[in-house]
Amino acid sequence: MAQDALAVQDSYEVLGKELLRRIHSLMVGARVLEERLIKMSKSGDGFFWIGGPGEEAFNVPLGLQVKKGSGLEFDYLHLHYRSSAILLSMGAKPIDSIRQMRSVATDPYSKGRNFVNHAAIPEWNVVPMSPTIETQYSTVIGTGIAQARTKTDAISIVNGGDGGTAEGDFHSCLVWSNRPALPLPILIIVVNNGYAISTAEETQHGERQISDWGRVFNMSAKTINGNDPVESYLAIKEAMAYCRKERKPYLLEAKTSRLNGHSSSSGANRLQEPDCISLFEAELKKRGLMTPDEISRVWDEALKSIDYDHQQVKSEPFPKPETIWEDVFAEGLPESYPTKGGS
Ligand SMILES: Cc1ncc(C[n+]2csc(CCOP(=O)(O)OP(=O)(O)O)c2C)c(N)n1
Repeated sequence: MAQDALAVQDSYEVLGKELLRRIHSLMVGARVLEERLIKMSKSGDGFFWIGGPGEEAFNVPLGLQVKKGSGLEFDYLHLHYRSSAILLSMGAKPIDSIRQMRSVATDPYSKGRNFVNHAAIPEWNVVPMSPTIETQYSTVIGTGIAQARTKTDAISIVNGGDGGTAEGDFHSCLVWSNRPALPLPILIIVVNNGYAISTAEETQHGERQISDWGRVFNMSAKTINGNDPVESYLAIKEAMAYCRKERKPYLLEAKTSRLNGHSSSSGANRLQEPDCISLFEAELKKRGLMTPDEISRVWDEALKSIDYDHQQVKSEPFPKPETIWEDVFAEGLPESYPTKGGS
């Protein structure tokens, strides 16, 4: 027990005060953003919400450690819809998520076309996010192969939920990344928040933990407490260093809370699960790394900033109907398709 306490203390010292405070501020920023998006969905200022409250303690440390840029020399990200904290930690602006929530034309990810929290950022190798779950574990094989064939320390990173691991795409990713002929430098992340919509983890998984899939392939794998940002930071650091150097895959399972249920379809109300931010704040205060006043100021500033962004987005235009055919591969409807007065 005393040994454990010492190990935790050491971890805080390894990260240092400045980084810990930065992580806290980003976690708060991500939470305030998601809570605003939920509010928008409930007040008719958007149509549907899905996002990541409860996953900030894992996602912020991940975003901070990405090798960010465009092309094979930089990390590729194949993410899913609970990843806002990753993107904010990479430098994405909260206002752009609000734009996508309100489906305005200024949404830089999809010009107001896609669901909220479905980003696409070519200049940072953030591959367009898909609402069909788990397909990202198939697309990551492609960039993984390209990076395995390139002399670089860059890697491909994929994340998704526990439920999705029942899909074939997840298993294709394990098979392809572990081929002896060409192992792939992929950080395979599963954020296990305990549920797939309403299906509880324990009713679905025959394996003891999802990281046990690593044993089948003799691959490096670990399960961590994704509600702890310090443990997450160090585990991600270790996993990334392994993929970068060995050019092999690593399976990382992070157990987190899911604080507002699945999406607006299930109400998005706050649930009684451990809150990673409250837990972190208690630890920061106990260690004298932040005072209660400093913590309040971080929340106040984040709220003020999100209010300002939200007001700004309310003044922005919706896409014009005639732009519907922009950015699609097909050039309009075929002539045979009845467009006017047809049935
Ligand atoms: C291919 C496909 N099947 C089903 C769905 C419906 N669906 C959306 S989210 C979801 C649950 C995903 O659960 P999990 O993988 O645990 O991720 P979480 O949402 O908990 O992060 C399902 C079944 C879908 N979007 N795509």
